[in-house]
Amino acid sequence: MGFLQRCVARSLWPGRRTLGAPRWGQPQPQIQLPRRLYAAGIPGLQERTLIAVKPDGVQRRLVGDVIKRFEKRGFKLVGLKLLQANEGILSEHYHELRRKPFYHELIQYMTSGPVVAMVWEGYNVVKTSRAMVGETNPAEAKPGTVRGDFSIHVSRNVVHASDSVETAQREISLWFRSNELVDWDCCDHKIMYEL
Ligand code: IDP
Ligand code: MG
Repeated sequence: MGFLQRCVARSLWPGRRTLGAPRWGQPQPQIQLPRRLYAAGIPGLQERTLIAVKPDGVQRRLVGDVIKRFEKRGFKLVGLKLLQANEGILSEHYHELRRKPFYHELIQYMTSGPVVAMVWEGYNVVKTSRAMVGETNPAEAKPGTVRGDFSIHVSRNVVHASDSVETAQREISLWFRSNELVDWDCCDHKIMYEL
């Protein structure tokens, strides 16, 4: 079966996998495999990370640009909300930085306006999104990264990205309830990954 036929077959029976070549013009026997089973070829496809556009990014109307980068890269959006973060959530989020001299300014900055919190899913998403976001200090962030393209000073660096898989899990459960995350089938999943 050629590539085009495979694409047509996949668009006709989205979310399904056929075992064996289909015979055209006849009802297609379909064997439905559980999503997690056929995703099992590549471990870590369901890795998730927390990305947040900080108040300066929201004020500067950069939300769409940040989302666009993650969509175009191929990651899957599974959670999204605009909220005014309070000190409670931020003190937990930045717990490790509580003794830093800039901590109080950081909390002030993060409560100065709304934040757009997102959960993105995909293979190696934590590491890849850190690379897409760039170094903490925009002066060291490479052009092409969010911080390297849109920010100048470390105190206003536009976006947050979790720094490890463990941190991501903790941050996601801090910012989102489990019923705010949507587990959905991406129609281009099989094109993005070799499944
Ligand atoms: P990260 O956001 O790249 O993970 P962290 O070291 O976790 O960097 O710091 C969290 C946030 O604290 C940074 O994104 C930045 O907004 C702020 N921050 C870090 N270092 C400084 C600083 O030296 N001065 C002011 N703000 C800082
Ligand atoms: Mg950090």
